[in-house]
Amino acid sequence: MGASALLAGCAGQAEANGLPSQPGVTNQTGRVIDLWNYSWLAALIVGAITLTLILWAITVYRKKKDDEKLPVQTRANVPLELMYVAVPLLMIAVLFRWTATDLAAITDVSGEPDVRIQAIGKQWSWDFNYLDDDAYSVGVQATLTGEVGVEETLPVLYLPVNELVDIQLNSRDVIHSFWVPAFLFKRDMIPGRTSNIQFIPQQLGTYQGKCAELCGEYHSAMLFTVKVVPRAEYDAYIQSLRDAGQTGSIGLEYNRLQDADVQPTGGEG
Ligand SMILES: [Cu+2]
Repeated sequence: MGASALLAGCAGQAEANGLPSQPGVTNQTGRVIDLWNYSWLAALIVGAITLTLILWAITVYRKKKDDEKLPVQTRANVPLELMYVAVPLLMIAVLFRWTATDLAAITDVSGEPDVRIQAIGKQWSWDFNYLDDDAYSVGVQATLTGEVGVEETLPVLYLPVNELVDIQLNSRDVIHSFWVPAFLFKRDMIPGRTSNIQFIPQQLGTYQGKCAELCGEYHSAMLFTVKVVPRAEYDAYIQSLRDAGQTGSIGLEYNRLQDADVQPTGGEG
C-alpha cells in the first residue's frame, strides 16, 4: 500500500525498474534500459555459477576427519586454463558488442531532424534557441528557496512529440552537461566546441533537466524543465516567444569566453 502510493506519486515515471525512465519516453530509452537490465542479468548468472562452484569446491574437497594424507598434487591443467581465458574473453566480447552497438545508435546524429534547437549552458542557467522557428528563450538563474513554486521559474525547453529533435549543445563559459534523467542520456557542453544529440521524444509530459557537470557555486541551481507537447502547443509556444519580441537567436556574442573578433550585437541580454 505504502509502496503503491509512493509509485503513484511519481507522476507517470517508472520507478519500478530502478531507473528514472521507462521504454518509450524517447526512441532511445528502451535500448538503454535493455542494456542495463541484461547486463545485470548476465552478471547475476555469472555470479551465481561462480559462487556455486566455490561452495562446491570448499564443501566436497574440504579436509575430512582422520584424513592426514596430502591431496593429489597437480601442476597444470591445460584445458581448464584455456577455459579460464576463453570464457571471460567471450563474456567481454558479448558485453562489448552490445555496448558498442547501443552507443553507436544513441550517439548517431545523421538523421534529418524535424526540429533543430540550440541549448546553451551558462553559469547558472540555460538559453534555448529554436533555430528552425527563429525564436529564443533566455533562462534566469533559479533561487532555490525550498519553497513551492520555484519549479515554475525554471527555464523551459519545449519539444514537439514524435518528431526527430536535434539539440546543438554549446557553453558560454565553463563545461556544463545537458542531462534529462528521464531520457537516460547526458552530454557535456564544452566551451568553444559544438556537439549535437538527436532523439525522438515519444511521451507527452513534463520532465526535469539539470546540469550534470560541477560548474561552480550555483551548479545545483542550474535546472530546467522539458515539456514534450503536441505540435500545436509547440507552435503556440513559439508564437508566444515571437509575440514577446524574442525572434532570432541569442548568440554566442554573450559568451564570457568569446573569440576576440566576435563583436557584441546588443539586444536583450
Ligand atoms: Cu552547469
